[in-house]
Amino acid sequence: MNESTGFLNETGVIIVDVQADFTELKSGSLAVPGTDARYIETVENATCKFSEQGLQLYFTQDWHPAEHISFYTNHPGIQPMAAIEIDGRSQIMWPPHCVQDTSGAKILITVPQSAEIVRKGMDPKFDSYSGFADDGGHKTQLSNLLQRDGIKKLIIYGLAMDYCVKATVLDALKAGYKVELMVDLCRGVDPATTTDAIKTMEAAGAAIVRGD
Ligand code: VGL
Ligand code: ZN
Repeated sequence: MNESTGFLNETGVIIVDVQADFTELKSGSLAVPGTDARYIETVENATCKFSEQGLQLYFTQDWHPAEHISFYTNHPGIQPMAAIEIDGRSQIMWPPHCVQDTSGAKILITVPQSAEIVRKGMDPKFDSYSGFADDGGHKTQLSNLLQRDGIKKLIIYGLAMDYCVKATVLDALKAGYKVELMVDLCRGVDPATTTDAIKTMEAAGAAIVRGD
């Protein structure tokens, strides 16, 4: 299919971290408000449509070891959601989530055989909101895959809008991709940071698209 559509298909789709632990539907440990069955169904349908149009899909998957630096439980005496300074970076102390090979890490959207899964956050020392690279600057496979596929424009959506979606959108723009952010296919952890994230992504050059 990719060959027959050739250069018409310079658009890729990044589905960010639509995983059990980030959803209310699965009573996830870091459930993002508004991630009910209806939300997942909407994302499933939109993603299926994009795939049927012949667009290449890239799923990111938060994939942490149990000893990950972002888990408050690995920092004795620290409360969940506190922001602490580590090596000059601000690190939010999240509840343990998306631990490798657990049900909480499962992607809840159907992943077609032709799609790619890009895992991130495997280094216990660095958090990795962006699908492109972690806080230590170590790149994932994503850039290579997009280059391999000749992608120029990206449609991006998923969880959470104020963290991993935002970081992925900003890195995509920095790398020179045109970006469409599908706002209605995203949910944020917190209303204030979510509003702020949309403004930041728009100011950086993302097209903000409503509807699904
Ligand atoms: C995320 C917090 C911690 C996300 C991942 O997918 O937005 N947020 N890890
Ligand atoms: Zn994480």
